Amino acid sequence: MKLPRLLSALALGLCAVAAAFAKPVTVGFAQTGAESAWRTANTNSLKSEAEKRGIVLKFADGQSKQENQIRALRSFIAQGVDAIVLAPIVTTGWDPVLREARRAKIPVIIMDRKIETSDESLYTAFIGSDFYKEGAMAADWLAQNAGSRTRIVELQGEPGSAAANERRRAFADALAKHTQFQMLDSQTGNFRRAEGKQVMEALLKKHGKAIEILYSHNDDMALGAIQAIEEAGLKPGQDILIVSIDAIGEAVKTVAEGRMNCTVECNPLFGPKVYDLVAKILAGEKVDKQMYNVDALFDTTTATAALPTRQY
Ligand code: GYE
Repeated sequence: MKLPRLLSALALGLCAVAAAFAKPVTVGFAQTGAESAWRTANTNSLKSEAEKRGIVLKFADGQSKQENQIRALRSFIAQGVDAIVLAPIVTTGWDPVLREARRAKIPVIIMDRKIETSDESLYTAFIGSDFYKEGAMAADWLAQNAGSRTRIVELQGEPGSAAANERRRAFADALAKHTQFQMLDSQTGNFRRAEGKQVMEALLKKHGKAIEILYSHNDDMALGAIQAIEEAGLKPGQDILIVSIDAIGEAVKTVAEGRMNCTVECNPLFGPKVYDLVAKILAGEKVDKQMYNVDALFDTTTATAALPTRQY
C-alpha cells in the first residue's frame, strides 16, 4: 500500500475507533409533572426518542412544583449534562437558575410552555405550540357554531402557566369582539380530570341550566366535566356545547361520539424535534430562537376520519 493510502486508511480506522468510544450525548429533562394525558404523551415521546438515538436522558418529574424543577436543573448542571430541556410549569422565576446554566455553558431549550425573562439570551431556543392561537381557534369555532347559545363557563389550566395564561387571554380578546357571548364563570381545574369534574359539579350547582357553553383549557378537564354534566342528567355536546384543547385520542373519540363539540390540537410529540435541535446546538449550528408547531382543529365534521391516524 502506498504511504498516502496507508495514512488515510489509518485515519479512517482511528475515526471509527473514536466514534465507537464517543461519549453519548446526555440530556437533562425537567418535566412539569404528570397532570394530564397530554403530559404523559409528551414524556413518553422524549423518553422513547432518546432511547432510539442512544441519548442518555436524565428525567426529572417536577410533580407540579417549580421548586422541584429548579432543583432538577441544578442537579443537571452539577452532573455536567450536554443540554437541558425545560418544560416550565409557570412563566416566571427562572432567571437565577438559567444564569447558573449559562455559567456552566449548558444550553437550555425551553419546551412546550414559554417563560417570562428579563434576558432572552438566557435560553438557547423555545419550541412549542402557539397557545394564544389555540384559544383564538376555539373562540372562532364558537363564534361560527354556537347558534343562539351565548352563556359560557371556562375551566382554566394551571394558574401562572403560559398555557393557561395565553388560552385565557385569547378567548377573552375574542369575546370582546363577539359581544353576544357572556362569561358566567371562570375557574381553575389545574389541567386535571378529577378537578375538572369537581369544578364543573360546583358550576352546575351554582348556575344550573344557565350554562350553555363550556370552554376548557385542556381535554382532561373537559372529560372530567363531561362526567359531571352526565351525572347531572344533561347531555354533553347538546345541552352544553363543549370546546377544548389538546386533541388527545380520547377527546377526538368523544367528539366523534358527539359528546364534545370541538378540540383544538396541541401536539405533545416533541421527541424528534427536540433532539434534532440539541444535535444542531451541540454542533455549533445556528438555530431559530422560537419554533412553533402547526396545530389543527377537530369537530364533529372531521373527528371520525381523523381517529385512525391520531398518535396520542
Ligand atoms: O394542554 C395540558 C397540559 O402545556 C400544552 O399542559 C401544555 C398543557 C396541555 O397539562 O393538557
